[in-house]
Amino acid sequence: MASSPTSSSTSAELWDRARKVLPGGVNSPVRSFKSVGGDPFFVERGQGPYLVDTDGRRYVDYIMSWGPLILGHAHPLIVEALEDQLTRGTSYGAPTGAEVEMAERLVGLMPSLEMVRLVNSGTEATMSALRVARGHTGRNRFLKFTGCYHGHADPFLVAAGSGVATLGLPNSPGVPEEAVRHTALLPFNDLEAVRSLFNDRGGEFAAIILEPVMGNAGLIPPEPGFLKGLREITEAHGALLIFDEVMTGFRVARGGAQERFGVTPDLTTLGKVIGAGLPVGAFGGRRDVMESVAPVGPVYQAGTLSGNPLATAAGNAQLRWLAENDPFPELEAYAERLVKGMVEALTGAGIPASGQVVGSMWGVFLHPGPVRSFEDAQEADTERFGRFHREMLRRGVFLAPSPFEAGFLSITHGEEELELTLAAARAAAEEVADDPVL
Ligand code: KE4
Repeated sequence: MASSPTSSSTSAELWDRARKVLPGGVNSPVRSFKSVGGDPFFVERGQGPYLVDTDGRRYVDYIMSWGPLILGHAHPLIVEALEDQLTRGTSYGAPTGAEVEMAERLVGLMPSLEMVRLVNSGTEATMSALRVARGHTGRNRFLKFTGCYHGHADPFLVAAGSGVATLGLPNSPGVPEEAVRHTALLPFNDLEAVRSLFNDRGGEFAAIILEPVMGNAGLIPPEPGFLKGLREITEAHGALLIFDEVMTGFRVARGGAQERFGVTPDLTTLGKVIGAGLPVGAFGGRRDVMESVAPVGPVYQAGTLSGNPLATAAGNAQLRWLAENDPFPELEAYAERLVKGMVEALTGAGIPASGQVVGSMWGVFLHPGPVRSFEDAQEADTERFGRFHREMLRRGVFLAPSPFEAGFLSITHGEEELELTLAAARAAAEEVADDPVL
């Protein structure tokens, strides 16, 4: 029998109950605070740039649901769109105009998209895009980069094999070796290694997939020429270039990384922002490639709730706003001030730190920099980051609970939140410094 309603429970009570019935007490591992220590708070509501927990504590939120909430929590446009749809039903399993509108908006905003298929998550989007690339080329091998996360479908859960170009090895129990033996792995930003691998075996590759700006290893931008180089290499060897823009789409520029860096992939995967916090993912790209997808073509892909009317109502409201407004120059300027202030707070306390910003995404490493790859990022001081995270939380600032995540902004983050955050960073840095400056 379900326990009492949760509205009056404290985070501590909910945390005790959660761990009895949910693995690790959460529905996604990063939320458990396992990487930073301490116990997670439980959210009662979100409002603009803030989260409020069940104990009434308020936090400036830099996670924004891991990217989706570019308009902040509970924006009136999103609430109204959901209220309007709700009384007309939650799901039909039949086509709706809202799905057509979303597909048209995505095609209109994202340079690579001629055709798109809506799904329910980023994982579904990348899993499906890989299948389409394999079906279209008739090849099985693909290349990904260490530190790039493309969701939890088997082919992507791979650790570096003995040699980078040899067979991938599973990095999770439950993933059979056959599922990853076609997955090659190389360090991000190492164009020469890609060139050499493809000169050897390019004809075996269906695709290269990457986050064009890494957001799952902290924030790591592409080196100049890296994306263009991948475009040339894939074209030369008949492989498809897949930009996983689940995170960077509508986050690093209105047209995603492909618009910002001027490189057009053959396929793009999307998620997060396009659902405005409701479950929506998408994959799309060249018409000739996408027409291999069922029911037009033979590559099978399906989903009960794909293009769901509630999710597309919220997503269309957010995309409509983005079609009429370009918040990215302002968000990037804000992120630059935030990161500069945080790095100064840390280095001022004697803690090596460096930061990066791309559009509305940002990252601070407890590492002197430069951080060009996941391998570099792994040299950051993750133990001290955990202590810093806890000290920031105590002061009402909610940073991503892992040193290997990016930070996100919304249009509702303003001067008050910036000041609060930088004051907290100065105090927290002193707390975690080796010998606090007296
Ligand atoms: P989802 O299946 O979680 O919707 O999307 C998977 C995915 C695919 N591609 C990229 C580039 C992604 O960043 C993600 C998911 N991002 C993580 C944030 N590190 C989601 C947070 C979580 O796992 O709880």
